[in-house]
Amino acid sequence: RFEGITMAPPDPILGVSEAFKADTNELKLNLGVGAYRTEELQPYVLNVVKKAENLMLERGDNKEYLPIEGLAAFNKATAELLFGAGHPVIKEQKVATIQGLSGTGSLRLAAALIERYFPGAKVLISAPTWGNHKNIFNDAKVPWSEYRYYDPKTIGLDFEGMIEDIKEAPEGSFILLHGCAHNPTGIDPTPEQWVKIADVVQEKNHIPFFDVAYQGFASGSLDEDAASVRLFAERGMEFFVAQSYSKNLGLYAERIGAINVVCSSADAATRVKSQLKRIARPMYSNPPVHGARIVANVLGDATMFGEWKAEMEMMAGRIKTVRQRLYDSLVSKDKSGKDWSFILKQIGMFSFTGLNKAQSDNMTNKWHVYMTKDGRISLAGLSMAKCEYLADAIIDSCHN
Ligand code: PLP
Ligand code: TYF
Repeated sequence: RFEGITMAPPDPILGVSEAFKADTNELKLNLGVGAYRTEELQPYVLNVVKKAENLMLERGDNKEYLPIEGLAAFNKATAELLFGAGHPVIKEQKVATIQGLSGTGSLRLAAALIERYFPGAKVLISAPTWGNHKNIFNDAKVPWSEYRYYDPKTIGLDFEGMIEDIKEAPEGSFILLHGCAHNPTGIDPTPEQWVKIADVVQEKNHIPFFDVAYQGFASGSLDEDAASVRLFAERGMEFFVAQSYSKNLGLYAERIGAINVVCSSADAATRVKSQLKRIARPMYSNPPVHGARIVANVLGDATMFGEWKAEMEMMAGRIKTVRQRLYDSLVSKDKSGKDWSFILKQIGMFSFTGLNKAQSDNMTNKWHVYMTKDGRISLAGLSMAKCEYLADAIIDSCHN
């Protein structure tokens, strides 16, 4: 019976935080999980979130069940944030949007829809990608394989490889794309490269599947970070977009996000939505209301929307500042002549350092710097004061 159950392995990202907690060294630094910290390395609740929550208390909002598809005001606002309010796909009601349990839960709903309605279809994911992508598709029994993405020689994008692999995938495959701020590499295609990606995806009748976990966090601009998604929408393609408010509104634990399915007609969107609800119902019945109300309030009020953008720019700005400081420290301390410019070229929360597993282990075991074994560090967990120390650790580890 239960005695026969074996121990499950820890999550390779969330497990890092557990190891960090157990370390008693004062110098320890947690660059594992992608969660924003202040310069004092404390978690940050956005002022605009507190304001929205106070408003909810004042209004005396109740705790009644939401419908299966979630809060209507949230679903409307989240699709508009993604595509732009006046976008034809919105006006023509071609988007089926339902609230999901943040990015992860929204990806999982789409995976279930693929498993049901596209039996045998494969999802192509980038090599590497966010570790949970593989878990999600495995769990949903959706086959996946990888397309080339990261080139260790240039610490940049293997664009030729990516295009070749997308071309070679069986017609009608799902192509998982990070909308912006690729996790874990921090390397995004250029606008010109996005056009070429859209060309091959369209040629091969593939179905794009966007994961948008960092809208506003990459460039600091919500519209700019949605440009990749909007490019595909403009071409009249059918596709998925999973959204998350964990990072850009700091709502990690509220589990608020959405799955959007862009269809070729309003009628198809209505049917798809009905099936998404059918998938959600036996899994969790209906989603939580608190985060949905926060998002709906912030997005639906011009003043709060402005305050959100300012706070997001502040967060994205702090990450850019430590990125620059880390680069400066590496250049001034490292006497080997190594080119560190890749750090400045990467965007978003993370930097992919190119450190291998043994070198990453050295970072943790000798320097108490906690990071994932693929060489990823979260710059959102770094302060200006710790940049020099981190540079010493990286230089020591990479020449190891
Ligand atoms: N997708 C990517 C690429 C991520 O980095 C994350 C993590 O933030 C997520 C999805 C989903 O996170 P959450 O489930 O907290 O929204
Ligand atoms: O990549 C990260 O660090 C974030 C946070 O199972 C995260 O996306 C990590 C692991 C996980 C859920 C979220």
